[in-house]
Amino acid sequence: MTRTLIIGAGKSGVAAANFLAARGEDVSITDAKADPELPYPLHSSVKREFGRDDSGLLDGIGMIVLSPGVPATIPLLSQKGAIPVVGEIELAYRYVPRGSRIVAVTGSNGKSTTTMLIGEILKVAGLQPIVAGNIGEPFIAALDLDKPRTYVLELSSFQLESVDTFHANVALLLNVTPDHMDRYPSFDAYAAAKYRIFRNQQAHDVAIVNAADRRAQPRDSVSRLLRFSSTHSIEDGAFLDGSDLVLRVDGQERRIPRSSLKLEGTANVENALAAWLAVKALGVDEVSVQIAFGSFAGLPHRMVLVRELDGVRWINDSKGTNVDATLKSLESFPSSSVWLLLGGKDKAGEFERMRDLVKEKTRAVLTIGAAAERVAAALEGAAAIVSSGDMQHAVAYARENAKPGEVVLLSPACASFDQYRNFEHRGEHFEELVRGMK
Ligand code: UMA
Repeated sequence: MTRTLIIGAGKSGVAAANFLAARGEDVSITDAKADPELPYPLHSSVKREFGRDDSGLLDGIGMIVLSPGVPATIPLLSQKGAIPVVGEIELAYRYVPRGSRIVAVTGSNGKSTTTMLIGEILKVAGLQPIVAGNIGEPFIAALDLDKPRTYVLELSSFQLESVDTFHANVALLLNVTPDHMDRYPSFDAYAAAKYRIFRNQQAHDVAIVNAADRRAQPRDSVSRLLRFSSTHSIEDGAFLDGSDLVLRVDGQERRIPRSSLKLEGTANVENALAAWLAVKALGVDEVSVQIAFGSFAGLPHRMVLVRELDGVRWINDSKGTNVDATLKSLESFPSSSVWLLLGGKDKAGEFERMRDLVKEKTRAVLTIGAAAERVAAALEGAAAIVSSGDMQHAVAYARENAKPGEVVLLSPACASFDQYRNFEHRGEHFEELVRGMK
């Protein structure tokens, strides 16, 4: 019997160990930490080798399973000789029942939202999808070994690095911008990991990419290419056309009003277009798509419309914890319409980079938290600055001053730890205040 060594005792490693152990396999697990906090109970037959990284771990081992957070460059792996190394995604894939379908989603931004949205549409369509991967539940823990199912997987570049026979029927690469530069020697190396999502695709498979992102185009893929765009029309794909989302595939055109999409912002329009193409490839009808577009409220604290009161929209984007995230969110709104709540724990953010967009989009900036003075200094002259101190005062001020058609946006460009436990806690406080408004 093959003996397997699992490296990394996080969610993926423990789930892989339990899966193999439950099948009666001989498994040992190691972790850089001598006493790692295990995310789930570990099967009793799994041998614990925590805190070790000596070559003795490899004695008699026939396969190594590498957790995604563990880079392939660790010293132990340089001594592995001919022992094959697989990732948790590749391992899980090998057990997927024939006839299952896999939709795989990657990208630097938007992959969780798109994965969830595809899952919601498939639920409405009655397909009982299994949603797993980087989004939280390891693929191997989510497997249904009894019958073919439809899987919707969010995959990170870390997870894609180690796929080999893995094959997605529908593969989405939403965008590629620099990220995780501490793991990769270059941007190209990071992008190359992302392109592995198209690996093993055949002519009857579908690849979905962002038409505007030069880096997102698949290389050497034989699958059918569908593209999406929020800026121009597409012959084979989906796009935003004024107030409609349009899908144009196989000479047919379908439209869904943009207003039926509950998600806010241009980035989410792109996510929705990509999701629509993905489910279309699985044969799902527009009615299910439109129902799910109208009900899916997105992930908590990411551009969530909390309430519309007296014509003013109140939006929680507490997850906007750095300047780039806030800029992306701000882009979505009409000129001079936004009351922007900015500030929190100062992470030495370059708030000056926000000057142009803040000038164009905001009615005023309401500063909160420890970074307030630096924010005000950086944006002086670009916007009216109201020093609010805390969330309560900022919300009260916006309630008094915002006019119908305007937006109050919490997208602080800062961490939350000065006044809150985390960004979730901050977002919840904002939502509570907004829901309580008379
Ligand atoms: N460890 C080692 N040696 C190392 C590095 C880590 O032993 O060199 C150990 C750590 O001590 C720890 C364990 O490995 O005990 C952690 O394993 P892991 O980092 O692979 O994390 P998991 O808990 O298995 O979670 C992973 C994903 N995490 C990463 O890729 C870093 C989760 O994505 C994912 O939800 C989960 O698998 C299930 O698929 C999280 C993430 O941050 C959300 N992803 C990154 C992102 O989205 O940017 C890629």
